Amino acid sequence: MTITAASFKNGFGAEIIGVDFSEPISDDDMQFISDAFDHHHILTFRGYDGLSTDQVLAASRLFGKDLESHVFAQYHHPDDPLVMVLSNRVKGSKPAGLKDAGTFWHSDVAYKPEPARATLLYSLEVPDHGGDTLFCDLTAAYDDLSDEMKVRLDGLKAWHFYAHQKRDLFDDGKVQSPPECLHPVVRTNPSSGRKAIYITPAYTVRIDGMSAKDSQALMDDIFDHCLQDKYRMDYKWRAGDLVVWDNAAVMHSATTKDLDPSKYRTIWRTIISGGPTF
Ligand SMILES: O=C(O)CCC(=O)C(=O)O
Ligand SMILES: [Fe+2]
Repeated sequence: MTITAASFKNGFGAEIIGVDFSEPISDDDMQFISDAFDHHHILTFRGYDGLSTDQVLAASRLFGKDLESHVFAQYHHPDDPLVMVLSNRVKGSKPAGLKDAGTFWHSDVAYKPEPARATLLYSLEVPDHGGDTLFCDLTAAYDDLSDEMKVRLDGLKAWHFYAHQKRDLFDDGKVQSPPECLHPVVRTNPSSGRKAIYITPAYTVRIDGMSAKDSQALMDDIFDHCLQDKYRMDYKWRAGDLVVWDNAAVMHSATTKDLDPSKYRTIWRTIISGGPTF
């Protein structure tokens, strides 16, 4: 074993130290990374300036063999559509990437029946401050619910919709939001078997079978519980960081809506495919 993990606060997130992304990774190291991912939900690898798109794709495949491209093809990397570019730079008259991938709490691709297993971001340039990515531990938040609330949520499903809070993304009519889809309100992690809350302010429209009012009241109670400081981790980027998170265990928010336009932030992003939720 050549690699180690340094855990963040409360074990929510960990830095993995010592991986060489230019070499194949041994089975032992692979197992170590996979166990650390199940345990910490967010892994970071720091100080990897100058990775190629192929190396970032190979790093992404450590977390699942299938990758998928994003619905917005205009932001695909010119060398590989599996890499999406997030950036506030402008190239000629066009944005060099998607400027704001979601300054609201969400779980990636929850708006499809088979949401993303994981998301990996690789930073090429970041401002000295601003542009943090915020994370919330929905596994710990579930564990701490009262037994009564666990019983209440058991078996409930909720509807998710991409354009719920993001209608502006679809204004030009070029891309249609996928139709609403149903997921369990509490989902079981396909890898660790642990349960986590799986509704988010950004994409969850309503809990199935409840009135809009009751559904919103219940969701607001759950969001207030989840968004307590004890379940939160704000990630401050340096250039050359890889950060990967488990979308069945955490929700996250960008903070790029109000980024200072004179400070550049460019990040490559990959989506690791997942299966149906249960
Ligand atoms: O830019 C960020 O900080 C995160 C963006 C985001 O939500 C994502 O890439 O899924
Ligand atoms: Fe996201």
